[in-house]
Amino acid sequence: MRIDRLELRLLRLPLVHFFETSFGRVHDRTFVLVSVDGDGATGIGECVADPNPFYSAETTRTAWHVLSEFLAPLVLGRRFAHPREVFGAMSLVRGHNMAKAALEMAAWDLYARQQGLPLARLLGGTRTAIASGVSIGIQDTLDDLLATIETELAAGYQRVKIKIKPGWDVEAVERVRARFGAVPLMVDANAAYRLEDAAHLAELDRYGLMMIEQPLDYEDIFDHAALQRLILTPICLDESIHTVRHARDAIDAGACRIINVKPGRVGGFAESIRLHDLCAARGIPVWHGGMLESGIGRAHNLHLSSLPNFSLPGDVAASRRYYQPDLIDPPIEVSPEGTIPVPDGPGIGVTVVKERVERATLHVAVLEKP
Ligand code: OSB
Ligand code: MG
Repeated sequence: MRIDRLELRLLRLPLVHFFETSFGRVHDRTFVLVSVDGDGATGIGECVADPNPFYSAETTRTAWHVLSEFLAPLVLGRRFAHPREVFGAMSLVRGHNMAKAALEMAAWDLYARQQGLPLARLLGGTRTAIASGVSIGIQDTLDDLLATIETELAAGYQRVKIKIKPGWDVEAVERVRARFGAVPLMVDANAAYRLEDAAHLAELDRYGLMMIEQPLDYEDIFDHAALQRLILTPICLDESIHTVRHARDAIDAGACRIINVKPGRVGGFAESIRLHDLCAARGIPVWHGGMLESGIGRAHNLHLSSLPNFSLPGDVAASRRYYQPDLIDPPIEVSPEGTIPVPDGPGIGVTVVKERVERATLHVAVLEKP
């Protein structure tokens, strides 16, 4: 596989419903799409960096900068025997995993299309459908939260995750349990607490949550290990895990019992597979996270979620929760049983609607080997 040409595209898409986390509320998503051409085929990847550096230090603009100035020259005109070689080819650049992942995942799509195989087959996927959960943001009122959960459970989703922050936590969980009983439930704090809040977080122990995701600071493995000794609810790390080595250290330290995999956070599919395999060997279940992706990134996530140790429902949900219309047609839909089939066409296996991509485009750049 040779990468002859790269196209970067900046898009803005309005969200169907605002999404609020402990970082704040967003009404739309502005993101970069990366296309790679080689030997007459094209692959595509979606960069999950946001305009602001709140979830991670990367932004849409740093991703654009690093992709065009540094990553493109490292891959353009190069021949790769397999897309698993692409991450290593970018190792001169430190960090910027979201920028790297968008390019690397486009290369996997390109290679899969050239081979005429669905991505899941190349990645080592073993299931034909994945278990889908929903991530529900902070709402204006607890009544709004309960109404949203009711709608999503009726749609079939297999588990509910609610975002929490100080002032929107124990009472929210109490109300959800009172109304919906033993539904599989978890919470995500997006690093909104400190170790000093351990006694408060321990109040969540009585609700039988599947896990609490990223309660403490994004760099802090040690405090998570200390917190895990003080609470019964299993800790799942998200923001803290940028490399397979972080994951190994976190597991060794007892900082988490579950890990959320987002390929954008670790630099793409090859690193995600290594992370998945490490967790499988250590008896740590993983699940696939989400970054409000369009149908393009969502399709990539579906393929990765088909690997065997993705044993818990992921944040990979139907298109209609995010974008209407989505950039792909048909959109991704969830079955009444809360599953989503893994596409079986070549590459990501979904049809990108070019006119919709054009309409959402703010800016385009084409990069070729000089
Ligand atoms: O922490 O998992 C997170 C969205 C944006 C940034 C961070 C997170 C999320 C979500 C939404 O929880 C998952 C989704 O539905 O795509
Ligand atoms: Mg999270």
